[in-house]
Amino acid sequence: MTSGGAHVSDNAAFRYGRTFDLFDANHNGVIEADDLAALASGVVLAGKIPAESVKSQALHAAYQRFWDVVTHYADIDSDGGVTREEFIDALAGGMSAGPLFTESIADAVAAEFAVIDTDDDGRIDLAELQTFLENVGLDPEEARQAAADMDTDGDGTISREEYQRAWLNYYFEIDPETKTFLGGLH
Ligand SMILES: [Ca+2]
Ligand SMILES: [Ca+2]
Ligand SMILES: [Ca+2]
Repeated sequence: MTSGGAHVSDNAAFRYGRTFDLFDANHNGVIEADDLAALASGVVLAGKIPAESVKSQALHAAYQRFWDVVTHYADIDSDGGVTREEFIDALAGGMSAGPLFTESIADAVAAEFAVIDTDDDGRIDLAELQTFLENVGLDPEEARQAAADMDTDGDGTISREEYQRAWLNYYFEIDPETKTFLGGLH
């Protein structure tokens, strides 16, 4: 239950709550800068790239910018953390439709995409994604299926658009049946 979220439908509250759980990486009930850093580190680890690499630093910076935007909208009491209520109320209040928010999400997704696109050709081929997902801990068949699911136009590669769509679907437009994204890394 949320306070102040009078117009949040049950389905929206479920989805926003799940998104909160995904971002609250250490499950202490508050999203803080550390959570975003932990999520970025998880992607860097699964990508098997050095922590000091350009791609790693770009990812951490993009996640940090995203976090700054979230606190701008959601950290109403300015204590440096976003509670479940603050997060759900901010989303219900239109946070995710704001240009700052969508820009910072796009940057974070692009930085993540770059980690998985190991050969830097601007596309994640199914082998690249499969390797990444196996690093996360999926078995090869699960990884193959997850990679194929993300390739919605079936051309054998995952474009930036396909990746971003999968990301946004998972975090912000999910229905209760949606399974994992990136093998539950997030
Ligand atoms: Ca936390
Ligand atoms: Ca590639
Ligand atoms: Ca494709």
